[in-house]
Amino acid sequence: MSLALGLVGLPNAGKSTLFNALTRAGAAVASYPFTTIEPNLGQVAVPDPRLHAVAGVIHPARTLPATVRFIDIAGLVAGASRGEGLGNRFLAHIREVDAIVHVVRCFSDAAAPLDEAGMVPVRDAEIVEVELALADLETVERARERAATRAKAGEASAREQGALLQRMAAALAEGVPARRHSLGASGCALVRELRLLTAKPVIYVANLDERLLPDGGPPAAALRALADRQGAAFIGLAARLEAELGDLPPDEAQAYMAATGLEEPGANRLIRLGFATLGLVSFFTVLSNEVRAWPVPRGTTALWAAGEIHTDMARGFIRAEVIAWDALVAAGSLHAARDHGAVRTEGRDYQVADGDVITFRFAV
Ligand SMILES: Nc1nc2c(ncn2[C@@H]2O[C@H](COP(=O)(O)OP(=O)(O)O)[C@@H](O)[C@H]2O)c(=O)[nH]1
Ligand SMILES: [Mg+2]
Repeated sequence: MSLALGLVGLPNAGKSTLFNALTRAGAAVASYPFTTIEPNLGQVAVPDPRLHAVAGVIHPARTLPATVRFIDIAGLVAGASRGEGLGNRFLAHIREVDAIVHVVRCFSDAAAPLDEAGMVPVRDAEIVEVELALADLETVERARERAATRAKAGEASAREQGALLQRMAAALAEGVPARRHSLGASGCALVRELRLLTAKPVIYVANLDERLLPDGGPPAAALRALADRQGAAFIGLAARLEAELGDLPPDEAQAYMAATGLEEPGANRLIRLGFATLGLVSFFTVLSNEVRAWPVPRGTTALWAAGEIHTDMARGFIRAEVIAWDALVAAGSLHAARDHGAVRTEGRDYQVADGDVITFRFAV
């Protein structure tokens, strides 16, 4: 399972710069066998110190981190939903992603001049949100027409659906994103079916002036307040600096970060935040030659987790042998942990906890 996050934002917000920083940071974590890099699609490793701590006692030949994909989605400008710029083509890309990373410009730079309004991150963010809401409004209106036709043909449920769609349209027209509509269970199902853009979780990224690190000053504070009002995630980073860090040898990058008050690359923080926003946790598998992190939705059962690895493991599931990653590290090896009775036996309905190290027993 590898979920996708889409970078959206106005032109010159720094999306492509951030994309480069992310794909380089991810590549630096470990060599991953399928680091697909298309121009705008990057698969990146989720930085996870727990995985490396486990590898530190197991000494495997390979350590495979969990991954997420980032897509650099260009073409969103004011009026895009009416066909300005690249028009609606970007919408198809946004529909494909599981969460949106909304990059907002909080830097001034001679190479990319600001418009006459200056640096106004909250306005910029609202321009993008209005376009997404208008695109959704169009989707909802089309669904409403279809429902009306079916209602006329005598389909009772179509009338109910039409009423729901009408409420959704009214809320979208007021700029309320679909993820904040209160429509009950059938409304939620409908939102999912229509794959509305504004139903997707959002992470706001304030792309900061490197001179204003680490917190970014008033523009970033205004954007953070916007994110807080929406209950959305927020992170501040300087994309250009991050991209440059990726070019430096590790010790120089470390010194550079220390000088700017950064504890770790913002790209790493963003990758982890993306992972959490997607509702994912990791469990680990340990073989003599490979330690691997597996991303699964929070609340996943042991049976389902086994199926993530191989359908045969789910089909022939017998039991899961489970130990928390830090208990394994403390024991020094899986063998020692078993001897101390620190490895538990769990059944198919066990809910996988973040950081579990699991050995599945199955019949073939
Ligand atoms: N000063 C500064 N400039 C940046 C930063 N991020 C991007 N830029 C510059 O802004 C311009 C637009 O960046 P780009 O990534 O192409 O934006 P996109 O249109 O959103 O993909 C480029 O000249 C970048 O070098 C940043 O964090 N600080
Ligand atoms: Mg770009």
